[in-house]
Amino acid sequence: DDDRAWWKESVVYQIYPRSFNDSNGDGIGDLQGVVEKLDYLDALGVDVVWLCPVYESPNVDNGYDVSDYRAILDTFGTMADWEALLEGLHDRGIRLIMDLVVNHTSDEHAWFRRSRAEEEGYEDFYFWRDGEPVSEAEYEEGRYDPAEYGLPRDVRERPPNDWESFFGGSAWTFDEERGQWYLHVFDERQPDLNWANPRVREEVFDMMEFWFDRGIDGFRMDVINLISKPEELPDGEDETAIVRGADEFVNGPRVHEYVRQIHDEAVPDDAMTVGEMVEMDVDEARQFLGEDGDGMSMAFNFDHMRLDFGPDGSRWSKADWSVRELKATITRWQEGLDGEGWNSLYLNNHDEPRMVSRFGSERYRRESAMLLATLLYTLQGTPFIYQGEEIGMTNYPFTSLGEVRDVDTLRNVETLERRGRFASDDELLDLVRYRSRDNARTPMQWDSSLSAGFTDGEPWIPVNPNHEEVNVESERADPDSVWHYYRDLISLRHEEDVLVYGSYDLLLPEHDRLWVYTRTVTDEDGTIEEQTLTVLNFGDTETEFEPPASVAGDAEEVIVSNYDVDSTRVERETLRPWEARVYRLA
Ligand code: TEU
Ligand code: CA
Repeated sequence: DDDRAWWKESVVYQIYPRSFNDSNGDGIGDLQGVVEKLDYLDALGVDVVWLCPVYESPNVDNGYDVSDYRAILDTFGTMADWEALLEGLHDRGIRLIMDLVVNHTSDEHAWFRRSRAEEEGYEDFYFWRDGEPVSEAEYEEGRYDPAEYGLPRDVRERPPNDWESFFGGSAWTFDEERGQWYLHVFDERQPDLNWANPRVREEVFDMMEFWFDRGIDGFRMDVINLISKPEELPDGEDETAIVRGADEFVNGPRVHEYVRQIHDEAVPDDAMTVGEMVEMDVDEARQFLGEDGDGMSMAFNFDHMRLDFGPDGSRWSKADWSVRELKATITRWQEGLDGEGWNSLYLNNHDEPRMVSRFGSERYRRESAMLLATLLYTLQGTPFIYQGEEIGMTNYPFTSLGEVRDVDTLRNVETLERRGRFASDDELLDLVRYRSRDNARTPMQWDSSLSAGFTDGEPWIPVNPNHEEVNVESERADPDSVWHYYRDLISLRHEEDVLVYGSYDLLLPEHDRLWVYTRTVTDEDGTIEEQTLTVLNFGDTETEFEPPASVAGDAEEVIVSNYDVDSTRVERETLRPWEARVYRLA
């Protein structure tokens, strides 16, 4: 891969500031709290920080509902605090990417207030439409329930189309002031911007320039492949879409035009951009990526985040995933973007449950955390660490909905209960424990003290009780810990070109427990210059490893392992539960 780039050789650390570190005792993480942990990030060895939103916001969706893109939310601190953070990171050679949330704004943004009031020039900054009349028959037959749209009983009107919100219920809300419905594919307090309006695009480009002028190194782009909606806003056709209408508003008609324009007009050449692209396959991804695409550096895809959805395709049901499916899904992306475009590598973030609980084992917490890390650091792409992943944090044992803060969980549960989806409260809680985004949003666990060293006050969300064993302080003190394993993998990526640029080849594709692959650098006539072999045993039991002839024999060395390994021979043997090994073959 001749076109090298700093962001291909980097490891990114994602900070959800609300839950990272509280410096002033109000129970909410803040910017000064992140500044206090700069040496921690430096010791871990990460190269980039992705900071989740810290802009002015009413916090309906913890900052993904922006009311002023150029101001810092006071509970996070001041612009001076933000500048201190940027300077502190850059002083340590760590870059900063911010979160670009421009598919929608908060309903408290000045643009939405002006648009609702139909002020000159703002009338179509968002999607405003008249509703559809409800026929007497539909009403009499009970096929129309105003409560579904939060409407008073006597309103005989339905939304302009049948699209649904990711957070449950209709994607439309009737607004009394303007007397029309407006579109929101997330919460009703997150109205979607109308990107077909060139003034919307201008405002966004100006705002991006404001942040690049302040010295940031790039953006993570929130649901960027939702920003183009077909003009006529037709009903959804696909019954299996993740939400009704997604077949219309995912990768809409002008999405590539808009993403290309964002990069041409508002992104400097050496900046990093990572687009969060829901429901997109690798062929579509390639169109967004690289200079012969729309200019984006890399994408977050979700194919491997859907494997445990239930048979109805809904996120609010669950099914077992298989190692073979996980291998096949990630292999599709490794082979699909090999050199053409670049992968992001992640198994959890602020929207997904903790990876150890979902893809690993709470019984073999440390071994499985290390195995999953070995996977992420020996695939091709840029690894993203979500805060707490580096110490093997796990899901939170919710005992009631009262402990849940997340609008996505609370709204979806409300809608599902109204539709009679759950047979019992236990079934509901079981699903919340498994799926809720709040699993990832409990406070970072710094030490074994009362609130895990996150705050001296009352934390905004409960701290995981296992912080007494699982915390940064005890992990850093133990050389055999998950933390040190992550630190070693990060420095390995900085030393080994083959782990960054080598091509990926899957071995034993049909094996239902082992994931075995090589990374290879060859010279122009195809001679192998460098090669590594990764062997991963998923599961709580031992597995026989029968190495293919192509890799069997004497390796040069074992460069990574999460158990003691006393031989450098790649040969038939029994692998222990969650055993991970990386050999240098050449
Ligand atoms: O997430 C969009 C998104 O796809 C997720 O909300 C996903 O649909 C859901 O979590 C189930 O997988 C981005 C942000 O990461 C998320 O935190 C915001 O809530 C959302 O957009 C709206 O801005
Ligand atoms: Ca605080």
